[in-house]
Amino acid sequence: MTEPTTVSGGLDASGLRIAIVAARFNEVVVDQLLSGAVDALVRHGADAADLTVVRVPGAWELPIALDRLAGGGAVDALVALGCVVRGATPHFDYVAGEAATGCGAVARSHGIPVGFGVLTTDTWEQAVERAGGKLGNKGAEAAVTAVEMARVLKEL
Ligand code: INI
Repeated sequence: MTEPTTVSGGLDASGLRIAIVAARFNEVVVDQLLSGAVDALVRHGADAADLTVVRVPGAWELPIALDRLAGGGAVDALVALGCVVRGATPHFDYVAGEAATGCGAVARSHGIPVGFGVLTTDTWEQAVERAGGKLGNKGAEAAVTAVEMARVLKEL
């Protein structure tokens, strides 16, 4: 029987130009996501000289910076990092919703993968657990995912 054609991406980050956009809001947590992302990229072969870090005020501002970077044609992949913690008002839903929808829109409109490393949690403790705590580092996961998707898209 004929085998299906399978396309998959490796995790080799060497030669990839990657920009990380990181929010300053909830900086203690986001800085841990950022460290995890940079460390993961370098461990997967990225050259630190090919990495750019852009800081923006909050998760709401991630998409516009990602959009500018994607449109500049100088990146193979993007990583969005932020931390939105639920408060007593619906503000959480607007900020988290815009971050998620906007990151997806940038990826699709430019055809450039955006690793989504934006924590959306009910509590501060849940965020810390996911930023280098007992549940891993979602910044690192988002960065490696962006590498894999950059490799997949190069094959398609
Ligand atoms: N930005 C975040 O990144 N995380 C949050 O938890 C948050 N909360 O809770 O308000 C937040 N708000 C700021 C927002 O991202 C914008 O910077 C602000 O609304 C100005 O546009």
